[in-house]
Amino acid sequence: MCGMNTTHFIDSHTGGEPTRLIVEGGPDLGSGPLDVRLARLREHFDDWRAGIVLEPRGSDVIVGALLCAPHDLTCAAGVIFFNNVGYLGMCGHGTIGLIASLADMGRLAPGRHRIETPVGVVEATLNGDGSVSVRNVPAYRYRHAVAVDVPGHGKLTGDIAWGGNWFFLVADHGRTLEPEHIGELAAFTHAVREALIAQGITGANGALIDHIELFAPGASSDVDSRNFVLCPGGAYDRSPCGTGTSAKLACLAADGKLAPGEVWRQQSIIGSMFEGSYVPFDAASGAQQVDIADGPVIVPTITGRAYVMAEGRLRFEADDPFATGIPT
Ligand code: PYC
Repeated sequence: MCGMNTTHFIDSHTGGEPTRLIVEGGPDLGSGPLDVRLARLREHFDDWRAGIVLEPRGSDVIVGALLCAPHDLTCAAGVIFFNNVGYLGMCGHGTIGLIASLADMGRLAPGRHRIETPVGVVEATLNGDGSVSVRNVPAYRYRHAVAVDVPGHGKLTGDIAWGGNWFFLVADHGRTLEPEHIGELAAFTHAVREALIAQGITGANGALIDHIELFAPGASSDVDSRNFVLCPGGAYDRSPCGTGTSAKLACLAADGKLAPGEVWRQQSIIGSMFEGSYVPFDAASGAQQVDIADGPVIVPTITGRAYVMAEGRLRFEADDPFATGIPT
């Protein structure tokens, strides 16, 4: 373990979903691109991750964000996201929380900032009203109307899409997306994820689909859709999920249901909101070409608001039996 008594954190929430930004006291991951440093974190310092986000210092709902010096010097910062079971490629709500926290510390001014993540550079704009717009990595639908047999629930179909993480997006689930059903929705989406794994249904190159996303129509004219998102560690996303909304935009674009520049208002299961829109992916922009998509590749922008909640130092006494968290 490293940085035992000097782990400076800032907690924020974005639409109810918490982000714990580690500003100082993280492990020394050396230099190099963020995917290389993430591999070092995973291999050598996974106990550190667990101590930061697991109980008793954290909880299954917290997403950790390790602030890193960027490798790409056009970026204002680098960040590696993690949770109670591992690591996230990108995190939309977490990037909004990161920008709000850096602004709160006086480290970022309103305007546009490039942020390096393990899955590519994103661009975050701190707007004058305190909201943050994240221009995400390119998103795309990978497979349309994939059938899966969910034991105890029967057959359903969903789309597989990439929005910075892998998602299985389901509309024909026959469930009511209301907060009083959260327990049942969590159990159902968990069963869907297990069925995908058992039936060998994956993202590109065999990637694990670790997020399951259910949709319902919006209940009012200023909401396009409500969602329920199961996160990798079993918690549900309190926010509408930035990468999940990006995956949704890719599916809407593929179905011809949302035009470039049109705004999509995505509500979470607890009622918080993100606005999303996209531009077509421009291969000339220098980003990696995606030739496995079932539909257009898009560049989504997600806008939401984060609030800083707490700042302090996590302490790990030498004889604390739960310094690396309570195993889940
Ligand atoms: O906002 O992208 C997101 C996210 C992923 C997991 C939890 N939130």
